[in-house]
Amino acid sequence: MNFSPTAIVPAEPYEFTLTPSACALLIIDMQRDFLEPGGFGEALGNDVSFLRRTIAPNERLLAAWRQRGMTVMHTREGHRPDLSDLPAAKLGRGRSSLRIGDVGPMGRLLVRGEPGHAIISQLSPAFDEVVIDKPGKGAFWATDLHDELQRRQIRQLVITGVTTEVCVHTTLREANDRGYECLVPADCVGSYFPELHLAALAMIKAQDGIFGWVSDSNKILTALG
Ligand code: TIU
Repeated sequence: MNFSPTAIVPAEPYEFTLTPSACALLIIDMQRDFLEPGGFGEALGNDVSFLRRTIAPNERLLAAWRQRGMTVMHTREGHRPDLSDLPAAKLGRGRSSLRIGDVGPMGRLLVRGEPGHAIISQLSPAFDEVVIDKPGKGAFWATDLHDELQRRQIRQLVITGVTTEVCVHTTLREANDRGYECLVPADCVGSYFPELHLAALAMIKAQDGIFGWVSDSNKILTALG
């Protein structure tokens, strides 16, 4: 690995100084259950097509991280087949007839090992990339993500994935409190609700970067050279 020392990324509210050796790409929940018809996202009443514009820019960012030997981690939201890690409050939420653990067109909704739980083929994890299975919205809660990042001396995160205001934002807030600098490329995160996506991005960069920085994938790729 031959890292350049830093890359200056144009961002809001001001430029982000990216240190490649200390900056992981953290891709949140790019699973079939959220991005394809017949999964958990659709069972919640959502139009999954809204999320699919994030796939191509995530592919480009992932390729760049891999090419440079930089750290990549993926997360998946889901539960054990016996649902022992599924709180009743999460199971009972909403009024859909289909619930977590029920059988849909891609297997049991949001259950580990089922076809719908898999990360979409375009972003399949490589054998040496950490995959964090998380039962909640935040990727730090009830997982070893922090340990895995600390072991690699990571202190910056480029956070991408779905959905902007739910799992991406929860993870961003958890990361911020644990001392990570967080950069979110707006084109690599998506929501079923465009107005919530925009509000979530605004919240990150408000108050001179209360949770971190917002940029886009092209600016990051250009800065990395
Ligand atoms: N419903 C929704 O917007 N999101 C989730 O349930 N999980 C994630 O964001 N991954």
